[in-house]
Amino acid sequence: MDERRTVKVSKYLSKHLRHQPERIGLTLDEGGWVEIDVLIASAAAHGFTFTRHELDHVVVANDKRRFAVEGTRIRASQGHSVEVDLGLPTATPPSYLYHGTVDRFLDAIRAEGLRPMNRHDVHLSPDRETATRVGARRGRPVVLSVDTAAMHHDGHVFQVSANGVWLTKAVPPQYLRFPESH
Ligand code: HQG
Repeated sequence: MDERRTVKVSKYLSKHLRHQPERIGLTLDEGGWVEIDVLIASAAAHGFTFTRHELDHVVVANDKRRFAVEGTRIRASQGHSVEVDLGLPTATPPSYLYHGTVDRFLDAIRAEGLRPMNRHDVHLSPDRETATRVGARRGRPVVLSVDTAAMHHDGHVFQVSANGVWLTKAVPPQYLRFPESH
């Protein structure tokens, strides 16, 4: 399976397992799971055909392990805009986590902190390299450090997804550290 096809199927799965299942007549259960057979049939009925073999390849080959398969079902590991309860355990974060963004959002972020925007949670990365890649999706990346030890101490709740993304509802500005040049 070539890289372009892998990306295409992966994007299709992200769209329908995170954001618009109803677009192809899918219903996710409350944990965000759907039967793989049903997903493949619904996609085909709406004009996008892929095989079980291709799906398995995308799940395994995906650099970010965006999807999880359990038995006959699949779900997105994080990143939803539709209401789902991933049932993730709360976890104690490391002392610092990182958030990659871009210059044009910094004024708003300084004023109101990090907000989940279209997703359910703010996504934080375990290292600067990952945060740099996340920020670079939108332009020249700016990496913010988050004093997660202080947040945890102050009662903010963290969860960690199956693919190592840290999730929290919001990051108030006092916990953010901006690079000196910004
Ligand atoms: C910014 C991808 C203005 C925030 C990535 C970000 C990640 C604010 C954007 C995952 C703000 C939201 C998540 C505020 C936050 N005012 N802008 N108060 N608070 N922002 O895509 O963190 O490919 O929802 O900095 O790799 O960029 O989907 O979040 O720029 O892991 O698997 O608002 O999505 O993974 O953007 O990315 P997003 P994100 P997937």
